[in-house]
Amino acid sequence: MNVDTIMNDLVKRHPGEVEYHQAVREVLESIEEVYNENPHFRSANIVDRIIEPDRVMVFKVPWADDQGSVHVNLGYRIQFNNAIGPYKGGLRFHASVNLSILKFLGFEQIFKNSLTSLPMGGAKGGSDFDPKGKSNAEIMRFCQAFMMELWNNIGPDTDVPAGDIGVGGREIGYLYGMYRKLARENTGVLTGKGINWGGSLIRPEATGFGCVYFTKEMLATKGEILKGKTVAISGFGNVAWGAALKVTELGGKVVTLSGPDGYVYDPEGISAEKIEYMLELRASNEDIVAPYALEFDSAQFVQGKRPWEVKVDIALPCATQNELDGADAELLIANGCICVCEGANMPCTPEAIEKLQEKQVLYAPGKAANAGGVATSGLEMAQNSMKINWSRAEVDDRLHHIMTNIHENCVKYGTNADGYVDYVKGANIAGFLKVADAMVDQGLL
Ligand code: NDP
Ligand code: 2IT
Repeated sequence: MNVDTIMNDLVKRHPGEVEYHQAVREVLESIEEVYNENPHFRSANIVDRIIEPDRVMVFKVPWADDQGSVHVNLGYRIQFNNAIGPYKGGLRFHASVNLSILKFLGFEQIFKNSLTSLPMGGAKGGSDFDPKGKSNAEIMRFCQAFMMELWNNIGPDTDVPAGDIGVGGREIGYLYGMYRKLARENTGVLTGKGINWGGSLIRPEATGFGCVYFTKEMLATKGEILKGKTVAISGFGNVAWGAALKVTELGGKVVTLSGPDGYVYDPEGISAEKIEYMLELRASNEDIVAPYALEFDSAQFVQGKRPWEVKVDIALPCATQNELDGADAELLIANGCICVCEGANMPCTPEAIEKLQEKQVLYAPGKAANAGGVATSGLEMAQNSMKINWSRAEVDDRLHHIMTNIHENCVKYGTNADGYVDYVKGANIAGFLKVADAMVDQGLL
């Protein structure tokens, strides 16, 4: 394969889908050598088959607001690849959602899910519905309308959606309720469910916890530990929350969290009741962090800026794609940051990754470092199939083990001649090989 030729064709076929192009290019560049060394991949033309989704569903979601006005949003489900298991991946409700963003997320999900070692294919979905400022009743009506269209295309052995930005426990509840009513069955068709109706302990915390477990493994390769380190986290959603909890528990100090309005800097550390307060702000549906600085004397609010200008040992971007660019990476490096571990999907731009790797900073891509979320979704599916519930300790142990295993695989496939671990290469190759082998085994489909 030749990466530039494939990319030129892809861009011609799907013009303007920049996030999708960005995600595909990164994977192709990593796997090029392995691919070209394996004639059975080439003869099955795995590369052309893996970069296009199996199918893309786009549908209309009409719903009424509390005043009775009717609105129409677009709903999507992209079933990317199911060679190693049922389609699996989250739903994102955010005003910015479009085909390009969901295709990048669905594509990444193939390799992430493969890395977890559990049988899950790759998918993603969502809507350009903006949950900000919506009432509970409006969220419910929207989720019901969304599921009315989607339900016939998903199932516990077919396609299992979950949460992502703008879709948490509340939304999964409304989506699941509508599925159950329409399908007349109570099965593990969604993950992230409530604990009383099929959910798994640890799933809410899992992405953030997993990201910190991965950070711990990376630090250990340099003889470092998390205890005593200062940490900048971006976002204050589900992933940021779990990461902040676990960093604090392991003796690190979280000094930033952020929202679209700016970031809070709290040199005394954002822990315990301060994290709870951030959650309250989050529940207000406003997505602003500024009030934090009024509540706690030790904190200051920095408007319109990102937290990467703060001097920290470790950075955990946990908000959204392309939120840490080349200039941010330079700032982090200049301030002595030794590790950047992605809780979000694709938060670092290609320029940022290049700069971090050039300076041999420990850097892990989301598809490895945030795989704990979907891995615990896989554990939820397993519990649903067996109709049992594991304890908190059992799920956490399995999550820990999965993250350590992913780290080992990244080291196995990503260690360069000089000993530096290229986690991007390692994650992409390890994730790809399993799916590509399955596609070869199962013939041309
Ligand atoms: P949430 O909706 O819980 O939180 C995301 C938060 O980040 C929102 O408050 C959002 O605000 C904010 N945000 C968006 N853009 C920015 C920005 N540029 N700067 C600061 N804050 C911003 O989503 P999650 O925590 O679930 O997801 C966060 C990231 O983690 C996403 O990339 C997601 O794909 C990824 N992820 C999530 C997993 C999960 O299990 N939930 C698993 C693996 C990865 P606003 O809406 O106002 O933009
Ligand atoms: O990006 C992700 O891995 C998620 N949003 C979680 C997907 C899932 O199916 O749990």
